[in-house]
Amino acid sequence: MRPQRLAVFSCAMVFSSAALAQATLTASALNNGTGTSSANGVTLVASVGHAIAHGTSGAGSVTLNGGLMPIVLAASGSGPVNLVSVTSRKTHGAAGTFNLNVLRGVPIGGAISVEPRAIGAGHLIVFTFDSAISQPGTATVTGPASEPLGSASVSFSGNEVRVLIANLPDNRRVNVALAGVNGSSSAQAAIGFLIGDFNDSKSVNATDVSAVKGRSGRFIDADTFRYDVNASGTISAADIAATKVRAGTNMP
Ligand SMILES: [Ca+2]
Ligand SMILES: [Ca+2]
Repeated sequence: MRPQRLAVFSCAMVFSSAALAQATLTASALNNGTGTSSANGVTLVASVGHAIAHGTSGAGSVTLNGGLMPIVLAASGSGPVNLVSVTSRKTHGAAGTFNLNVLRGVPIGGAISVEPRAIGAGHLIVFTFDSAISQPGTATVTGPASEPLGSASVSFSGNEVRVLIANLPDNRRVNVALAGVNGSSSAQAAIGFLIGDFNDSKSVNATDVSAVKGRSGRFIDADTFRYDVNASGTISAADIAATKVRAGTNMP
């Protein structure tokens, strides 16, 4: 069976009860935003914040009869989604937001990607799927022995499920797992967190110190963002110091 896609139509529509006792919303009009119509095998469902006389959904249209009402329309069905990419995302002050790619399919004890930037307010791990997310599901964050690590909070936007991991000590291998995405899909990625390990070697040494020193003062871009350890928007003495102090650290 063709998976149904869920589309959320967030319509803050207000009708005057005196002026408009009935409103008819067609699927084609709704599709000017996003989503699919009943013609594509999806039934439109209406839920309302205020009582209405009745609502009906039919072939290609939803008709709502009532008075003053904010309306949220959604297509039923929340089919499975497929993972496209995983990144670790941080905002570097005025320099903007930069995503570190996280290799997929690597076991937690293997050659995982390493996030060399400091945790700040939390590590934001972004799972991007091939279609819109309606339910982010739940996230678990565990270590190599499946022990719970840190605290995870989940949000979603567009095709992304975002997991913010707080209270996580540095120098850890972590498995981030999602379950119940759009009701039934799951996803997983392993990542390491080690401040100053710019080359995924799982250790901080002279090579890393030299690398950040060599980029001091450079603009933050796709090639240099990882050296802005504190995500301040510049590569400076603070980033070099944060790396130096970890020289000799090896990821377990
Ligand atoms: Ca290294
Ligand atoms: Ca910096």
